[in-house]
Amino acid sequence: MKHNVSMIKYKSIFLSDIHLGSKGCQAKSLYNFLKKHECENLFLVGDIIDCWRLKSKLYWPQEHVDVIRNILSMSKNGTKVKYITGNHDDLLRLYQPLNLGNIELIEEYEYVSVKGKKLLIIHGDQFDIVTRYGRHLSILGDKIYTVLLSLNKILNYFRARLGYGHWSLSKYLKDKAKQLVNKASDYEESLVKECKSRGFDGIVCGHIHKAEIKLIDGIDYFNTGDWVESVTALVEDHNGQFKLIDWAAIENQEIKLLRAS
Ligand SMILES: [Mn+2]
Repeated sequence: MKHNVSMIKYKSIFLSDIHLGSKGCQAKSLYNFLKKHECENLFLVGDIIDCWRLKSKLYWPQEHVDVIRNILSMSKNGTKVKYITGNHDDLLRLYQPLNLGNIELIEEYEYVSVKGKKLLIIHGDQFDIVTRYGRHLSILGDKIYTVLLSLNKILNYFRARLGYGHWSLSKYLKDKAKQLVNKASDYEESLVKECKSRGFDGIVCGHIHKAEIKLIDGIDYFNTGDWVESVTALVEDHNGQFKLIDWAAIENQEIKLLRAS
């Protein structure tokens, strides 16, 4: 079947944090994006399928099926697909590395760009203190919280006897934990540090749902954004130029033009 729209061709397209299987996923927009673009390399930079959500309740509408189908047909037509796993598709990490013809399932990938730069492609949760330990913490959390509440009772009994007011141990610990939650800048810094120590020129990541291209400490930092809030893609053209595509803005523009006509 021939497409009536002219396809835009890129060397590489990088997408992350699609969260298929969750209600927030902008699958329809992504499907429209994929329909209009072609590439030699498609990098899926983690959190593509939201296994956490799928486990609690199955949500898998037609638009989500369409996205998967489109990616599969791209791979059949010659696009090399690298599926890099993230923390939300961590179930798939059990099966990596896996090679299914044009589709490869891996935790990270070393990509030499058109301009000859060595780029590390990785989801990024490995460098986020919160998600790295957060999962185990949330399981433990309930038990700890119960213990804390009884500890708190004893503590306040003594505080009252000594003439002090009520004080919440669990609140105190929660506030402390919040201070530990790393900011985007800490995340970026630790990724850049990893890049440098391993001899990379740059990094392509996702995870924090914040699309960005910038130079940090001489390292090219590319964050692809996401398909839940920002609806963005990172692309590399055949001249080796990288740019972010704000697909939400493009779709909004199209709607406006349609209304005006
Ligand atoms: Mn993530």
